[in-house]
Amino acid sequence: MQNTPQNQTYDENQIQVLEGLEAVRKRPGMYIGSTGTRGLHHLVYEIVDNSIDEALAGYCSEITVDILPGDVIRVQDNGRGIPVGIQSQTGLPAVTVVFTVLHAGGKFGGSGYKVSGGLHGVGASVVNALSEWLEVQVCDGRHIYSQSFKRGDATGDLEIVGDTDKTGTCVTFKPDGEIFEDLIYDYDTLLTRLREQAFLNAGVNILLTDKREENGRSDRLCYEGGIKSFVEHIHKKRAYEVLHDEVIHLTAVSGDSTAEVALQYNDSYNKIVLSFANNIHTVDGGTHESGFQRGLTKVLNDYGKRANILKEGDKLSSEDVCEGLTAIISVKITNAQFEGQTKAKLGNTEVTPLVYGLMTDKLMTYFEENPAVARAILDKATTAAKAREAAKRARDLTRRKSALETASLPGKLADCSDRDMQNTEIYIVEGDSAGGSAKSGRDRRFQAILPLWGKMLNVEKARLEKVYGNEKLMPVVTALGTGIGEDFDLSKLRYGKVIIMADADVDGSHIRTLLLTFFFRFMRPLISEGHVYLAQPPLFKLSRGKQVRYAYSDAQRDMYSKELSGESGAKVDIQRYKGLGEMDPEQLWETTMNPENRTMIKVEMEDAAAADEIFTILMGDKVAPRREFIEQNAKYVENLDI
Ligand code: TSJ
Repeated sequence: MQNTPQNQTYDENQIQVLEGLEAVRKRPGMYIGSTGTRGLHHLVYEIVDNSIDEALAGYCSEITVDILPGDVIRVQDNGRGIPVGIQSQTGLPAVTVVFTVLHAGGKFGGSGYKVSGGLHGVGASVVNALSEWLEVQVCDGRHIYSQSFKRGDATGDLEIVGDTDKTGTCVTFKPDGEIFEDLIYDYDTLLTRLREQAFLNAGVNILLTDKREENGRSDRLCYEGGIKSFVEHIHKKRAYEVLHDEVIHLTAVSGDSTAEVALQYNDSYNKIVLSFANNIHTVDGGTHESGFQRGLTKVLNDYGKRANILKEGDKLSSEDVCEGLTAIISVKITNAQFEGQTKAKLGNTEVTPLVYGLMTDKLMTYFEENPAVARAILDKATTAAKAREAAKRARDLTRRKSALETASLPGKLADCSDRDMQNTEIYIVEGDSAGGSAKSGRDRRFQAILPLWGKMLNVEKARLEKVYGNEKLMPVVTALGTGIGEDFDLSKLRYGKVIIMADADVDGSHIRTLLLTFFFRFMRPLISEGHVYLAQPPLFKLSRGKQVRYAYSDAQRDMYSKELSGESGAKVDIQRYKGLGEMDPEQLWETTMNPENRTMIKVEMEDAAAADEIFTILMGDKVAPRREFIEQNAKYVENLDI
């Protein structure tokens, strides 16, 4: 923000005052997205980004990330060490400025700290402000320097605490329990994100270790193949059969910008395209993704015609060329513009022609040099085009049929009376008994209930036309009113909130995964626009006489148990709910459906993408990765048959 004294208003003065680290503690969400689990993990990425930049600059060969006991994180690298020299403007050591001045990273030391894209190195002070305590150690080849902070404030000056011939930086911090709802780090969340960064920055070497218990897990993340390895990893994990052996890898440079694409086709119907700008995952796509999409469609059509694989008049749509495609798009540009509500969509218009040109030029050359690969891909795309035609015919038929039937809403739907989707919600409930309780317990003015029954279609193997015939999914489709796939129309949505209500057990998690996968693949805007929620039924009922508490976790159960038993240690009755069916309608309303009391989880795109991945592994043909997955996740999928 640039303020000149003349136009400074009261408000602007206030903003300036707020620009210290207090601003970060006051509005943490503005700086790290949320104070939930996501924000907690974000702290680690902010720190690690700095070490990755040091590695990309060529000064650091190893980054270690340790999860320590007591919710503590340590990140260490063997780079040059954050400069410790005194800065003339502030009179403070540069490292102190990095941790105490907001956005210091981008500014301090002139070009020295300015990194590719200028996006990184800004987060250390934010992490510091949101940590109960933080300690930084810098080795400069002569001395070990150390400084400590509490909630963003230095508790002492930078001091020499020893001698060394090594160089590097080590930051240890404990996130602040006053800021974050939950302080527990999830190893797999960190692993997934650090691995993604290792793919995006070929050759960077990260060692992640869980030191919270003896013999904790540890993974080394280092991929010389970069995003090519990313595609291989996805295919291996999902056990997809690939249609050509080699991952196609294309790069282009234009001025300060670089674009890089890796792609490979498999025999599934799934499209997995992940795009990144300056190593930031652009979940909502943007100019790089549209350049890719248009370029790919153009090349396949042009090559297909030239090689006489496509006949005159045949045209592959952009959906056809994406069936069974896994692709990573990574661009590195200066002045990246992120748009949209979540700032996860790339807006720089110059990037579209860069990526489009990369595809039409380099992919065309690749096809000319590898005609067998081109042939395999075109066969896949033409089959998809034929299936699309067939699906359209089936769809038209279904539409005509349902137009003839008078009541097209599913018979089991207990609809609500309000017709304004701003107010309404639909509960999708597995099983008739839970459905019955929900129907009696609900507020029928704005809550609709749809019980699901019958066997679920295996979405993995299904093209759209199968969904239209499926007895379990069709009621969901008709109740929501939006249509699916190409026909999806969010403006037709009949309920503002779509709430999945399932038991907190293995079967419940299965149905959640299935439904989320279905929404993710066939009704994606439903998720990206924030309409999908997971109901959170309680796990325990605690009572002592007339006093009743409902607990949604083991920790909460223990807390309420103490509270109810009081000083005298009176007996508290604890009932464990095995399923929604065990609750009577009033209890279900009070604990899970009443907007005044309930807690619900809003499903984010990342959650749905994760469900999609789990789904593939659980439903896939190949036994090996499925067994591996279940072994690794045994505690979550205890009694699943294989
Ligand atoms: F900032 C931080 F605290 F988040 C952090 C920074 C955390 C960790 C674990 C490492 C780092 C970091 C910073 N590692 N390496 C560096 N490098 C520099 O700050 C540095 C050193 C020397 C020069 C130079 O021009 O001589 C430039 C830079 C950017």
